[in-house]
Amino acid sequence: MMDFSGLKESIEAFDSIVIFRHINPDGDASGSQSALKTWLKDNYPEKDVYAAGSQICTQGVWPANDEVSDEVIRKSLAVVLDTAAANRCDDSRFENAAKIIRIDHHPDRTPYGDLSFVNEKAAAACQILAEWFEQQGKHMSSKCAEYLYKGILTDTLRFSTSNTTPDTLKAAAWLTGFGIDIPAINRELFDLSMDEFRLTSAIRAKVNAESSGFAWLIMSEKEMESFGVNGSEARGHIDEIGHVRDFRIWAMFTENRKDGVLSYDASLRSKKTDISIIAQQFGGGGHKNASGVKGLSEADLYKIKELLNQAAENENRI
Ligand SMILES: [Mn+2]
Repeated sequence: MMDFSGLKESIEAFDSIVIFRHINPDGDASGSQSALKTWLKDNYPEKDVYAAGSQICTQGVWPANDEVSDEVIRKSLAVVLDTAAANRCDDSRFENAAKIIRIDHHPDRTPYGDLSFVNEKAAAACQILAEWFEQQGKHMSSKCAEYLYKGILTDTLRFSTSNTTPDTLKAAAWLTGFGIDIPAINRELFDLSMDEFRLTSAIRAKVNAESSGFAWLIMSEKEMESFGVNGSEARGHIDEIGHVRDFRIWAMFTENRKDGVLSYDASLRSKKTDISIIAQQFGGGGHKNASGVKGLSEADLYKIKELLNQAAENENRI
């Protein structure tokens, strides 16, 4: 169990708390943010609590964010959730807050904040919050439990990733005791629209399977336009590819044109090999089995494909 000393005291010391999370929020980012806001409002009704950030997670249904003024941020406690580095935060104004707390499960390569609660072994930031809420023994609404459960479910791909541990399942089990609707949550998060269903067919049809066990595809701007998705939405379907037994490492590249210049954004996945090391070589990063890179040139795209192919080859030799 993590050491949460100082967290409760910091929260109780401030009348105003602003909750932040990473850009392009996923279920864990929006889940942890919505859950913390709900829990704080339930247990400290006299405090002002805000959820900052301009974007909203497109997977599932989430509450809208709040407008927060510079003045409010300056006098507030900032809690930054699920955010690997300061420059990944959706609203950089968190740096002006009176005090900054980070709660996260990403590798701690670029520390930030006055107080940090990082557990790299946790499958989700929502898992860490669930553990802390359970310790606190205060009021837990079923809405708060649902937000946390959604974050854990999405970050673990329905309890199937390698970082799903006994602690993950304990947190989830505790949350399910608050009357959440498990099948409805799964439908909300994972059912596809007809367009998405067609997009997944296109992804399957486009996969190039190398003999090494490396699989990859490139989605053009035109294709994404025809399915009504942007690059990150298209790459959101990358995990489909991993269901082929022979694939060890797989990558999805999406075209990205900015000011007339074409580059590629990539999502990388593996079953065993630590591909975050390869992602880092191109300015990206992430987790051992799930990483990403942005803004690859054509030459870098070729290079990273070679490295991933080689890594799959190396796995064959073990
Ligand atoms: Mn996360």
